[in-house]
Amino acid sequence: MGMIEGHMVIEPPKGVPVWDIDPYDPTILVDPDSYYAELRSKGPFAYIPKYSILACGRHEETQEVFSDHERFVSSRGVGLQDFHLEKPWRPQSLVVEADPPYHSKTRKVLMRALSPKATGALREVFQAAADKLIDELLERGSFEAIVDMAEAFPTTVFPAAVGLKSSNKRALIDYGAMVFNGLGPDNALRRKSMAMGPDIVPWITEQCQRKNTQPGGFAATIFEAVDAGEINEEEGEMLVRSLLSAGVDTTVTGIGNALWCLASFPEQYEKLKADPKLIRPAFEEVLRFTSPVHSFCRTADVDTNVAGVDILKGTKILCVLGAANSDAQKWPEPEKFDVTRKPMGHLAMGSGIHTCVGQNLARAEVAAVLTALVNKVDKIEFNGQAEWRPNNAIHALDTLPIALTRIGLADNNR
Ligand code: OVM
Repeated sequence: MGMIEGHMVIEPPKGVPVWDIDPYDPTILVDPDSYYAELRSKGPFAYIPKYSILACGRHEETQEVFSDHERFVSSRGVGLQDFHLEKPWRPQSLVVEADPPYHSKTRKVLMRALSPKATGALREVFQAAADKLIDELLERGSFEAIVDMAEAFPTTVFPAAVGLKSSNKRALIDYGAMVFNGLGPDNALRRKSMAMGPDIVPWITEQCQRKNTQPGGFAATIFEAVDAGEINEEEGEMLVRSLLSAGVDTTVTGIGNALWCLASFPEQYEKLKADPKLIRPAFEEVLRFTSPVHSFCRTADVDTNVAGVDILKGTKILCVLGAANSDAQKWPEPEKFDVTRKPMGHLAMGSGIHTCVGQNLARAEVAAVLTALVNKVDKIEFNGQAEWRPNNAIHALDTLPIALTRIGLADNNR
């Protein structure tokens, strides 16, 4: 059996077009729309010879593959590597890189830690932090919003919510970049991220231990499950690692992308200001429109068939969530950012048993920031060129120069 990027080489299945493209080319990663459109135009699947994978980007098939955990497993890795064939760069996640029945046990513990009740209890804390941050940024007027807002907010509230005794903003962000670049091929992005490992991984591993966490946070709930005999201590530490892996870069990207949308479409920001009830649907539209996690893989664990295409056991499938989220078959005028759309069924947080377990927390964080904005900020404007940052799995901004204008005292009490 031939191998490429840590998985089995396959032949293009009958009827599937061969497409000579590198979906991990940085020029595509920073500006993916025409790649998304071309992928959808190829049919339900395209065969990409450079990596010997199938890619899908139509909403229907992407949803089918992504949510069928029996045929398309996660335990073999959600990046290009097949963990049946190659050892992953770090111990396998007990939740995102696991299948039922084991997955049900770990997922249950994280669901409890991150329940609507647990995250709802943080509302006031989040709002106070967001109000303070936006006040400071209004004081400055203009700033670089990725560092000073998108990164600043989660790295302030998240380590405290987890219950970490000490925090290192840079290490948390860089670890996220490693985890997500790690899902791609052995390209320059992945190598550069992996080179940070020796500086970061030992610190992350250390913070996951019970002794480095304090009562009242998500980690404490996880270690209560250890004390109740549901999972063992090492599993508890690994679930804390899952929080640190998936909880920072994703929410940083959510906030950065939200601000970019509102600066790009000022008439949509006007609608938000006029009706703050739109804050939550507006964030769903940000997720649909910018797909912070642009792609994730599955591995076929049986010989099967999707949309008439025969798929061989061991095939890696690149599920291009960003393409599914801009499929005109699913979304009328997908290229329009519309805060009133309420885009039910977007795949930005996945679908099926692996659907983002931190979604309540993510939504609560972003809602706090958007609430502070609509209460205090009249205008959100670009103050220079926004640039996207290539990452093998995340679609995020690298720089976002922003200028904010305060709501005038006269209309403060509207
Ligand atoms: C984890 C994890 C969870 C979600 C996403 C992710 C690949 C990692 O459990 O470590 O990124």
